[in-house]
Amino acid sequence: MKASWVADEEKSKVQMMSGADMLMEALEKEGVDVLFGYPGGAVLPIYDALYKKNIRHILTRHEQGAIHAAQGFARVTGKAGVVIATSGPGATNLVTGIADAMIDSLPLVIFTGQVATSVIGTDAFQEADIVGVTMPITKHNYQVRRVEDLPGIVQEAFHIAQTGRPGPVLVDIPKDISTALGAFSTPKEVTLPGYQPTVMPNLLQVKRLADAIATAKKPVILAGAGVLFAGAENEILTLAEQHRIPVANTLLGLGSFPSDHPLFLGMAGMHGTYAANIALHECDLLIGIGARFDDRLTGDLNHFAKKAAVAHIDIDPAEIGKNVETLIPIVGCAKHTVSALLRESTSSGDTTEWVYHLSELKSSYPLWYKKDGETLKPQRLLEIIHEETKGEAVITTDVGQHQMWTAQYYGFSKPNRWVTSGGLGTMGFGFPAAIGAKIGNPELPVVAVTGDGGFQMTLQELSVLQELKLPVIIVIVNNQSLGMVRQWQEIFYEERYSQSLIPVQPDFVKLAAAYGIDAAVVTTEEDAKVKLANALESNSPFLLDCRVTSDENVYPMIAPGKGIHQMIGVKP
Ligand SMILES: Cc1ncc(C[n+]2csc(CCOP(=O)(O)OP(=O)(O)O)c2C)c(N)n1
Repeated sequence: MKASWVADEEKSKVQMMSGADMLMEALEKEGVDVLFGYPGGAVLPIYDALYKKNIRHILTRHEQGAIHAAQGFARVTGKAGVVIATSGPGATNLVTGIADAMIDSLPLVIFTGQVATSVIGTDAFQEADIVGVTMPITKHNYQVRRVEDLPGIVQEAFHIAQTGRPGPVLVDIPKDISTALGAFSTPKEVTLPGYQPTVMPNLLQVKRLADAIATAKKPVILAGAGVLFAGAENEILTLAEQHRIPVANTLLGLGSFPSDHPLFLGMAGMHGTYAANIALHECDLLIGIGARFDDRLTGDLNHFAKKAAVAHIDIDPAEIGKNVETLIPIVGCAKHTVSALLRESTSSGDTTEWVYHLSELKSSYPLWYKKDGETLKPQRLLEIIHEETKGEAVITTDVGQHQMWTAQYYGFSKPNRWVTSGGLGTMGFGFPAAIGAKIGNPELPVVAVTGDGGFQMTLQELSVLQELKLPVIIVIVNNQSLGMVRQWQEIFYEERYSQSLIPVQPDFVKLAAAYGIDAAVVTTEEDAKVKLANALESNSPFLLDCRVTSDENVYPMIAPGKGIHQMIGVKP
């Protein structure tokens, strides 16, 4: 992608300024009002320029916290999350979050400081080739080499991050570039001939899908995160209702279809519902919309949707046919494509039997867990969180069992309330993402559901919570183990619990107290209800250390290497 600059007519009016000041000016032009970051030598000129500006900066206590917070912000606002870090270790501390944002298609613009151009490549102090390191995990990246290019690059970076399939874009700024003086000028509009995302679908392909819908007896819609990015929830609902097509969600697509709708089958994939997975196995027409068909969704590809004509709608042409053979490929944004489909598809196949069959499966094979009425079951804890927040909260999670229980039991019905690390599966994601989500959407309650393992990877951000008095509620699903690892060892490694049991955890209440945050231990269902209600009422930061049963497993489950229909733990 090469920039072709269009001269700004107003160039003559513009005064000379430093690269750092240009960056601030360019950020203001993009409407950026919050940055997440951490300073250091190579970005001192940038932080000095920031000092003079009215842009909010959230100083996290680790760069990983900054980038996950920016991800949470991006997920709930749809706008790019903006991150600043210094060169070398500051930049490399961002790498996990960058990879996470790339695989989950989150728009981020990341600014890293770099050593001066004269010493690049000399192993200078705090030098790391972050452009080289992040090449495969960014949508695009830049190193600014001429100060005059900086505003145009910033403009392009935001454009690329937020259009087409969203993703992270990194801009590396050598220290001498941020101090050099140049004329501030940005092109009127971004001109990137090599980057033209296809938004409108090919109508012939849309007609083919409409024809397929007209004859299909067993159609199913698989709605992924692309539906949420495009804001196509209403279109999908109309499509499903108009043609009586059942709907399954991917993990990241949760919230794109009302969870209490009679046509909703639940989440599909490794820990999906039996009805959703069997629907994908038995369907004659699979309409994938904004979904990647990754291995956690499909199970063994040799068994996936073998009886179906597959239609795949995706804004990223590289996704189509990548994993699943596709009969009707449609490149386009989910909203425009489904709108066009609604206009074209005037008749429906008779799906009566199919809808009946799947609703039978749904009621015969519901999600289940053993209730004993005494201990606090993690699944019940998630139901309680739903009840107490009336399903309105933004929920972030870490990765592991609690993540899957949240996906299964919270019941997401509204878009942009579900913030989780789906593709990369990054422990340490959930809590800092909650900080960013709360900053992005201060109106809604935000609950970070984390594991006792994952929380300890980024817990230093408690300091940010306390400093900003952000009313985020942290719910630690404390099973005294790396639960998901323990589960796999129980099922597939004959209960050899190698390095997954952590019977002695820190006193999380005292830990929170050290940061000035209110906290409580929760041991029963009643306790959970009362303390959660109090925490929500308090409108201040709160940590709940929820002592759940430690031997609970996430079911149902597709065992590794098995087909989507070969689930275990479907019934008690
Ligand atoms: C950074 C990172 N390291 C390792 C893993 C592998 N992993 C996946 S789930 C899991 C256990 C998580 O334990 P915990 O946070 O306590 O959550 P639980 O499964 O008990 O709910 C581990 C170690 C990971 N996903 N991310």
